[in-house]
Order: sequence, then C-alpha cells, then structure tokens
Amino acid sequence: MIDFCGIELAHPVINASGCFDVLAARACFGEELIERFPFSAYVSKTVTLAPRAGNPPPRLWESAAGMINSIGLPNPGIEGYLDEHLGEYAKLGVPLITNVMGSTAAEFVALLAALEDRSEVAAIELNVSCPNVATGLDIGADPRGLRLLLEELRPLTQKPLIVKLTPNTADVGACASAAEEGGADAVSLINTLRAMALGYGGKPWLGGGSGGLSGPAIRAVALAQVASVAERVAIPIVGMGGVSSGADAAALLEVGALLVAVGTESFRDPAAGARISAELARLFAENAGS
Ligand code: RRO
Repeated sequence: MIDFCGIELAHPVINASGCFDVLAARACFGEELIERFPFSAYVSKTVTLAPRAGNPPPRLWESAAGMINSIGLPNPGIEGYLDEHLGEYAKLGVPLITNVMGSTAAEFVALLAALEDRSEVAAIELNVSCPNVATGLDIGADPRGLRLLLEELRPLTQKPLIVKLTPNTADVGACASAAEEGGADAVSLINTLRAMALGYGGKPWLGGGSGGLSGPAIRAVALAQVASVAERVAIPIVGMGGVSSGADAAALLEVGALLVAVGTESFRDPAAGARISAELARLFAENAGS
C-alpha cells in the first residue's frame, strides 16, 4: 500500500487527467477492460464551472513519437459532472481524484465549494495550465500567483490539493516550490508541452490553433522536470509524460515521484494501465531478488 496524502493506494500507477475516459472505454471495449480496474486511483478529466463545448476540429495531430491535442476542455460543467459522472466514477472501487480548472481564483473557490461535501471525491487536482484573465500569464507558470492562489484555496477544503504543474515555464522547480509554500499537498507533472502543427497551405492544422504535445516525445523532458521538482519540494510528486512501459514508470519513481500517471499510451493501447503496472511490479520483484 502507498500512502498518498493520507489516501491508501494499492500500487503507484494512476491515469493522467483526460487520458482514460472510463465511460467511453466501457462503451467501446466492454466491461472487462475496467472490471479489474487498472489504476490505483481514477483522475477525472478537467471540469470547469460552466459547461464547455471544446475546440472546433481537428483536435488531434499525430506527431513523431507522440501527438498534439487541442481538445479545449469539453466538459459538462461542475453541476453536470456531479449529476452525470460522479456516481459512475464512485463505482470504480478506487479513490477518485477530481481535476478542476478555473481562470480566476473565484472560479477555483466555487469549484472547491461544489466538491467539498461530496464524499466520493478523495482529492482535488488543480489544473493551472490556464491563462489568468487578469495577467494573461498561465496561472501555473507564475510562482507568486500560484502561491497566492494556493494560500486562498488551502483553507477552503478538507480534501488534499494536488497542483498539476505546467511544463511551459522557465523554472518548474520554482513553481512547484511556490505551490508547496501555498499549502499544496502534492504536485503532478508534466502537462503537455505547447506545440503546433501546420496543415495544408501553411495554416495551423488544429482547430484551436496550437495545442499540447504528449507521448514518448516528451518523456525525457518529463524526467528532467520531475527530477528538478524533487530537489525542490518535500510533498509527494505524481510523475507523468510519455510513460509507455514499466521501465519508463520506474525511471520517474527513481528520480523522486511517488506515483506515476499513464497518459497518451492509453489512447494507443486501452489496456496500457494494467500492462504498465504489471511490468513495474515485475521490475520491483526482480530488483528485490537481486
Ligand atoms: O482540454 C485540453 O485541450 C487539454 C487540457 Br485541459 C490540458 O490540461 N492539457 C492538454 O493537453 N489538453
């Protein structure tokens, strides 16, 4: 068992937010894919205060060793999430981490208030990869703003707060440290790297203009950023970015992550979570024996 912010987890592998839609997986691949749930906790895709339709298509671009997404946060809004999704997620038999995003502190405050009495929610992940409407800076790329946000939010909830850091910043360690100073219980990283692709006639391919790069292409960046954050903070780290095998997961644990999240690999192989967990367990067993 792993103690993650007071939550007991059976093993270190969880899903990255937005990367394993359990309801779609069940509809496409059948009940058996989620019957023995592959992840030790389930992280929801990002929820905002109001419903959002998301970006116009195309929303994906296949890049060398990865993909660029510009999904644009489609979600039913917090009320829709509570009414339509929470009941289903609560049946998975693993702790639920709800990922939320606001573009102002007031929006985050309202999101936390809506979740506070919902015992189905074990922890809240704050997606801070969104521009602050006042400064235009990504909230998570501005250490001072991030610390102030956490100082405001921390007293408002009993639930652990995990800050999902953005890699699109000069000093991710400073951002992680600011989150910790503000009272974050854990950090998770990395979100996708800002990227774009050109289509026919030199026009941006993605409907949203630019997007975020993920997959094996970003694995080395994730490793470096997790390692540098581990040198700066004492709170638990959830490492992610291009994890496609047990060995990739082990590398993130090696440099200081407590948990590892599987993201893009689940799109390529919907059974990736179970496979990567099994590979990691085998590596642990081999190392214990040597
Ligand atoms: O919805 C998205 O386009 C999206 C989000 Br909220 C995010 O945090 N990271 C990403 O790559 N895409």
